[in-house]
This record gives sequence, structure tokens and C-alpha cells, in this order.
Amino acid sequence: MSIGPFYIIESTLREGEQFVGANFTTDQKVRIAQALDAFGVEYIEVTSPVASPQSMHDCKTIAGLGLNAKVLTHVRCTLSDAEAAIATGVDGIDLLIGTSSMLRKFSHGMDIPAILDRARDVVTHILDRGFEVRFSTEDSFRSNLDDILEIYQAVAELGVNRVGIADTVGVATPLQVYELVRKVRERVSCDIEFHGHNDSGCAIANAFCALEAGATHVDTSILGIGERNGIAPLGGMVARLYAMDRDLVAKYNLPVIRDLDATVAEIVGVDIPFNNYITGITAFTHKAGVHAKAVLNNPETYEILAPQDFGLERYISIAHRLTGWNAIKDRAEQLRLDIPEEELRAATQHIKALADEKPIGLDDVDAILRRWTGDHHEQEVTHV
Ligand code: HCA
Ligand code: CU
Repeated sequence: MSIGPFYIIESTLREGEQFVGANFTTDQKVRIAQALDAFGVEYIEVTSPVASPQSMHDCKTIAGLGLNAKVLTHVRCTLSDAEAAIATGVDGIDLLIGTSSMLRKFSHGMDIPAILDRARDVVTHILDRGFEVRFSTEDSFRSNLDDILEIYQAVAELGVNRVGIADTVGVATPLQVYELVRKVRERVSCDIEFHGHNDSGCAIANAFCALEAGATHVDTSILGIGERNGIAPLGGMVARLYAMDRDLVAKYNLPVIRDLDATVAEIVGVDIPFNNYITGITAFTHKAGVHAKAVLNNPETYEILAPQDFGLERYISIAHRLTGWNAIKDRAEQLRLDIPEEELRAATQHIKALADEKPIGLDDVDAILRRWTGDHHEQEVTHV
């Protein structure tokens, strides 16, 4: 399986603004947009200008920053929303309409022929004005397959740049995503975007499978923020792609991920989860003696991501009962202590026994190693 050319639609400033903790100021949005641009995402999606007066202002502001990334705004499939979007100066417009029976009944009340009519009007209107258009069906996986295929085909024939598949409720599995993208691929020749929520933990896998099946665009947000528990996180998506082939993400400035995660975490008032992809505090920490030994010999033994490629460092944890003498030896070398192997092995046993008795820290290990050299010398002195 391989992945063709793909593009990231970074939606921290749209889907991410739907995260309960997000109340971005204009300045914060500008900071985030500029950092995303420095990272190198191809698209930045911002909240609809009709959401509020500030949203209108922010949409225009981001569109006017002169970023390398194309700026998109995300609106309902109505002529008035489309008009408002056109007036902001964005590069493209992402249209969305609900196609599941539930959304049709409880949201806009239109049946499929009415959706098709509406799509025709709005898409043509935007294309005539020279804007890039994407047309997406909300809750695609709980929509009738024939309905959405018909809609995709109709809008593709009108000339949209992309059709969008949305797993709005995070219900899809990677295989289902793969199959649906394949079916859409057979029906349309335009680009295909995938937007997937993470309610059941499949967001990254689903986005990745979409690309494997021939999708060209995937939506992400920083730390995955969005409605409920959000969508595929940018960092995790990059980790997934890098793990398949580093060259896939060579076009991005990877160390910026750390700043992006830290900045957005601070702005929305959350901590970066300890087990986060790339930037979690333990993402490059090795512990067990067997792991530590192998990583010291060759990091790739237990690392599919090279921390230095992300401007980060690995950490080998040695102050615990699972430690091994190779890791302790490495620490002794860092401290410039010259301790013979046999002694190091004995010191390691001592550290393990002590860690069984109580939690210990690196300071304790260092003190033991220093003492061990001392003891050792004293013994030699006594022997002489
Ligand atoms: C939402 C809309 C959306 C849109 C996705 C898209 C979704 O529910 O707020 O435009 O592709 O998840 O369906 O985010
Ligand atoms: Cu969404």
C-alpha cells in the first residue's frame, strides 16, 4: 500500500474552535495561523464568517495575512453563507450539508432531491466567482451510500475541487473508511477529503486509511481539539505518516509541532497529555533495562520516530527496579566516573534493591555511583 500526494487541511481555527475550551482572540488566531504556516500545512480552515461579528473579522484577518497556506472557510450550503464567505477574501470555501436521515429530519429538513438542487445552486454560484470549492456530506457513514454517491457525482460534475467524507460522530472503522473512499474514488475524479472524529479512538487510523484508499486531503487540528473529544491531531497524523515513510512528511517543518502543541494547549487551558504523539512527556522515554540497553546501542531498536527530527530528545529512565547495568554504565560515563564492570553490576543490583524499598530518583542513582567509586577506591587503599 502506498500514499500519493496529499494535503493537510488544518482545522484548529474551525473544528478546533468548536472545542469547549476554545475562545480564541483575534491575536491568538493569528499566532496559531502563523505557526501552522511555519509548519507548512497546505490549508488553514477558519470558522464561518456568519458565526459572529468577530468570526467575520477574524476570517478576513487570517485571509489577509498573506500566508503560504491557502485559507478556507467552512459554511453551510446556502447562498447567503456562500456570499458572506466570498466577501472575506479567503481562497476557498468548504461547503457542508447533512445527508444522514437524522440530520435531514432534525437539522435542515430537506430530502435528497432538495439537497441536490441546493448543492447545484450554491456550488455553481461559488465556482462562477472563481473560488475553490469543497462539498462535504455530514455524517457520511450514517448516510445512505447510494444517496451520498449520487451527491458526490453530481457536485463533481459541476466542477467542485474536492468532495468531502465526514465521520462526524467518530463511528467509522479504518476498513469502512477505506471502502467508502474506494467507492467515491470510482465515482469521481476530483480530489477527496476525509474529516474524522475520534470518539472511538480511530481518527488517525481512519484518516490514514483514507489516504491509503486514494483520498488526497485530510483534516487535522492541533492536539485534536474539536467537538467532543475532537478529530485527528496534527502531531499524531504526522507521526503516523512518518512511521510509514519519513519522506511523506519531509515537506513539513517538524520541530514546529512542539510549539504548536504547547501554544494551543496553553491557549485552550489544557495540558499536553503525557502519552501524546511526539510531544507527550513520555513519548521518547525508555525505561526497562532491556530497552535502555538496545536504545543506547541503536535508538531505532525501540524508536520509530527519531526525536531529533522533531527538535526533541530521548530520555532513558534509570532510577527504578527495572533498570539494567548498561543504562547504569551509561550514567556513570556521563558523570565521568570510572567504575569497572563488576562493580557497576553490583551497583546496579544495589539500585534495584533500593528501588524495591522506596521510590528513588536520579539523584539517588548518582549518589550511589559516586559512593561506589569511593568505596571501591577505599577498598583498594585498604588492600594496599
Ligand atoms: C460538524 C461539522 C463537521 C464538518 C466536517 C466537514 C463534521 O459537525 O461540526 O466539513 O468535512 O464533523 O461533520 O465538522
Ligand atoms: Cu467535525
